[in-house]
Amino acid sequence: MALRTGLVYNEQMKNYSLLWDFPLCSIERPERLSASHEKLKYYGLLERCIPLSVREATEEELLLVHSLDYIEDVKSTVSMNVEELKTFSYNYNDVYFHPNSYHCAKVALGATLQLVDAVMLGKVRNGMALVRPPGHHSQKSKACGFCIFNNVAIAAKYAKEKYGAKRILIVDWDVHHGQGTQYTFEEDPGVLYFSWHRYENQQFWPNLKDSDYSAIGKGKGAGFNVNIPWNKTEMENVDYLAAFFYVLLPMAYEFNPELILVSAGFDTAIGDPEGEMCATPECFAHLTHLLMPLANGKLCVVLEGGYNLRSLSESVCMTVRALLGDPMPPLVGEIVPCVSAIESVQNVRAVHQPYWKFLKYQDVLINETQPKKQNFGFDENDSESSTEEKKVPTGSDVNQDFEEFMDSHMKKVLISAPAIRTAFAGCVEKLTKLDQCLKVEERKITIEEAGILCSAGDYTHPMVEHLLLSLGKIFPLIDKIMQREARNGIVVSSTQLAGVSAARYALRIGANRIFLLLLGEANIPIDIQEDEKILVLQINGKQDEKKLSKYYIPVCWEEDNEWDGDLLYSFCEVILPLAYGYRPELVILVVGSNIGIQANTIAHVTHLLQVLAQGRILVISQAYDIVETLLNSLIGDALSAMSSLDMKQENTQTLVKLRQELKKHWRLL
Ligand code: X5A
Ligand code: ZN
Repeated sequence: MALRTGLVYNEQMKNYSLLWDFPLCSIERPERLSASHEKLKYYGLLERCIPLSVREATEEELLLVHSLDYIEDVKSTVSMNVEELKTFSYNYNDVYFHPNSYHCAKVALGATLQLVDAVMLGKVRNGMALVRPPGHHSQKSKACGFCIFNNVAIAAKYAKEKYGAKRILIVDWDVHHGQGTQYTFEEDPGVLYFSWHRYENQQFWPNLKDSDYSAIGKGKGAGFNVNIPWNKTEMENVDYLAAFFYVLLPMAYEFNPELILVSAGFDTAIGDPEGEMCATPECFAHLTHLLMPLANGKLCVVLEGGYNLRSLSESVCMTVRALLGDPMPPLVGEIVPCVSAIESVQNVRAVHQPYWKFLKYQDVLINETQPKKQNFGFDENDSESSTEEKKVPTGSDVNQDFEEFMDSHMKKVLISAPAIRTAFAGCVEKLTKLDQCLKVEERKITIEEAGILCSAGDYTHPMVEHLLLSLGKIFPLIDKIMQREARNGIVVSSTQLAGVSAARYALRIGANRIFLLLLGEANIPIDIQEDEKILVLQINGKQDEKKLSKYYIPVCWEEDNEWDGDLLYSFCEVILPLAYGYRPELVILVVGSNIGIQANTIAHVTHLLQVLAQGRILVISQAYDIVETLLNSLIGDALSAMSSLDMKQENTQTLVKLRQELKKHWRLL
């Protein structure tokens, strides 16, 4: 199915607001929706989405999570006067009611369920519901924190009942803990609830012990509730990414959800008066993109909080861009997570170790008193690495400064997506999807032009012929990608040596940092191993052990194994963090033949790699038979679930050792 994104929105949900003076609730206002909607229009994103209609949820649907008594109580508010509404509201914690609240809350839930229907029935691949009131604080018989009915929790129950979904992942990236959702699924191993939230050692609202990392779920549900408490404010993009790399992504792959629901609060973004965090809007594009290969692409993003209208609306747009398959904006800002974030992430890994295979062979300890200073990413002292951002003062008053910051920041990160996405050259004509791609003419490369061969070792004559033929396809593809006439490209090459030559060529035409990921055997010339402009990571068998240096990282695994799980987990925990820190301008993925990795796994890796270098990636495959699968990933098709994700103890040990080694050269978690 083509990438189609649904958008659910309806003006009706603006028809309630705070009717009396109640400062704790004044930030939850109708403009949150209009600002987001307007901005989607402004960026031309709205017209690219499939509009989905809303409906009122039924009582039966409300009963999936809420009690009849509570529903009746809420219903009774429709005829209340302001005094009565006030009295009623104060029964609960930080929530207000309006005569239209009941109707709007039913429409917000109905909108969410419409999105779930469209996604589950395959009318759209993914989508977003712009709704209010939000839902994740609301509980069986309680309104709470601006929330009346728990939209996402009910949606999960609904998907289980109506579509028989057995495993649902809920990602709650709102800055508050969705305790309502946690309580709903605490004992349910079929719903994996992941939430990060401002916590400040329980000093932050709703001040619950239940929000700490120690709440891992109960009974059969033990291990399926994941809380990452943020114990300080001003968390940045990289802190959120660390939580994804070291906890959520490997866990989500292991869980293998059939549907993902996002409790998408954007009070985690910069400038928000509630969150006081520093993540910039494009971070949400990255988070969204990283979730898209799971659950066959079935991803429903449902608005929760977000109270700085500028930050909220830009973040909503970034999320929708990612859902639509647009290239990732570059992630600017600090690349080293803060100590407090690392501590939280470590603690979550430690308490979850008994429940998850990917943590089984790792050494994870609770670390509260003296967190080791560990970092990942580029060395701070290294040139080029720090395009550091001036932190913006957060707080409730959105001043001129903030708007100025956002203007210049958005100018920097907004990139234009090339209309033509995937380029190819050479004979792969059999493939059905090529009509969506850009065909690039091959050209003839002479040994002289290739010049690059000299240092590449001594090849026999026939090899050189093959290499030149491959380069005749590869060079024009790199031209197209670097000139932004194509976003990415794919080519079959009979020799893996083409990867090194491709990187040299890209440098020659002006690319600055190239990330070369090699799956398979190949000798890497010594000058490439030392070239800081090319970061090489090579995965190959043990018998061909190689020596690690700063810019050449060989990973040697046991020969007679399937490497799918190992690759995926190392990808989350080592390769992506390293690559994010390096900030490549181009990614080259070389896939050798006869490696112990399935085509589908490589398709997942290909998708994940597209968070880097604004999606500029060239895939060079030695085998024909996997090209179709990889092409699907490049053009943005949904991926199917990975079948085997076993982690081998000895390969994990290799990974842990590798991380240790890398610390000498890189600041790596
Ligand atoms: C959905 C959401 C926040 C409530 C804060 C109350 N609620 N102090 O962001
Ligand atoms: Zn919130």
